[in-house]
Amino acid sequence: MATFGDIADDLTRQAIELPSWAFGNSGTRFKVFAQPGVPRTVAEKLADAAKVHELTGLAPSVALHIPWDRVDDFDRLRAHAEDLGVRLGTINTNTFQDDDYKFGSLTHVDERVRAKAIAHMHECVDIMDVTGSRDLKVWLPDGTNYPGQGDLRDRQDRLADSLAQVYARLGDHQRLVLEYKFFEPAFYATDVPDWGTAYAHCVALGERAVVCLDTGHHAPGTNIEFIVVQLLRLGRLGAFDFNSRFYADDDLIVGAADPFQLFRILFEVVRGGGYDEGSGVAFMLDQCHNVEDKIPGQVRSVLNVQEMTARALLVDRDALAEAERAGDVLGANEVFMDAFYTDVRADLAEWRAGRGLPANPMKAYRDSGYGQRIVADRVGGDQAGWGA
Ligand code: PSV
Ligand code: MN
Ligand code: MN
Repeated sequence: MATFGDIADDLTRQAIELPSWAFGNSGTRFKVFAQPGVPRTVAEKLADAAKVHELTGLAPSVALHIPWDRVDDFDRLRAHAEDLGVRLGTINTNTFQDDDYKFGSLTHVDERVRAKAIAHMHECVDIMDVTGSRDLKVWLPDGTNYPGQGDLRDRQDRLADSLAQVYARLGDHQRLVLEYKFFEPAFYATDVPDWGTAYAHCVALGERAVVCLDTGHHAPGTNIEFIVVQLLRLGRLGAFDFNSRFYADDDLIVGAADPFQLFRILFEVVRGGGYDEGSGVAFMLDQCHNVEDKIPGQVRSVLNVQEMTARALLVDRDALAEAERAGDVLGANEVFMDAFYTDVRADLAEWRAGRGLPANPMKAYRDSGYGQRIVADRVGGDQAGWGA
């Protein structure tokens, strides 16, 4: 097996984008538990994200969600992010909170509504031009609840046409990242339910359309690492939305529910070149912290990804390939599991200390007093306006 020393340099290029919405109040359809100290402004969300980066060195960018994070002056927001030591990342579209989208957005049968959804996405590209963002992330709530409610094929045709209009607006350096999800909010038929559908639309659009794999968006038991392999093979794995799920789209801390699955996914990312320099696979979190503290929740999350990445990098690929070729089933499995069972936490602590980072970022956060400070300072939180 490789030693930690062999992989130490590879760990330095890890970058995991944080979602702005992880710092705001969140909950389920039953209840949102407001937490004291949550950001009142987009600027404060960036400050919290920057704290995570300061403690871990792993989170240099922040994804925004429009309109939640709309501000008057995105240029100023971009400068503010840079002052904090982070940058603005993926722009997420939102076509799921407007009454007009009750029966769909990019798939809507009413041309007025469909044009409105397309215009929203064009506005998001305008924002990207100012923020310097590369990726436009499109996740759609579109779908139907009852058989017969919609013509599934017509909906696909309208979707293809709408996406083409959005794609046409992108600059040469920008990408459309299409996210799939097998159900919810639609319960019968979702219009982008699986990687195959996302892939088919991306191929029709062009090279700069890629798929986002949200780890929580699959049926229980789905072999997600196979999807990783296939999309990498096809050159269309654009991004991960990492989170954990026990049941559905739980959006819990990545690596919390099934660390072994995270390891298997990251191993295929590494083996398939998705972790190589300039691979084009974006690592992002898509999580909510409903009952736990949000900033340390994000710290824990990026550390979990780092830990499993280290273990995935430790797999002895030569020994594995040899055992695979020789039909040595148990030998191959042993090579794989050896890496998974390697506890890298002490090595990672040392690695951090050697790079001027806190050896234990969770403890460093507790000791920093930042949590107490924001509770004292931020009264009346969770308005997503500009307040720097
Ligand atoms: C809805 O399922 C969702 O969680 C998608 O995963 C998006 O990425 C996210 O919301 C933000 O729009
Ligand atoms: Mn997602
Ligand atoms: Mn989701």
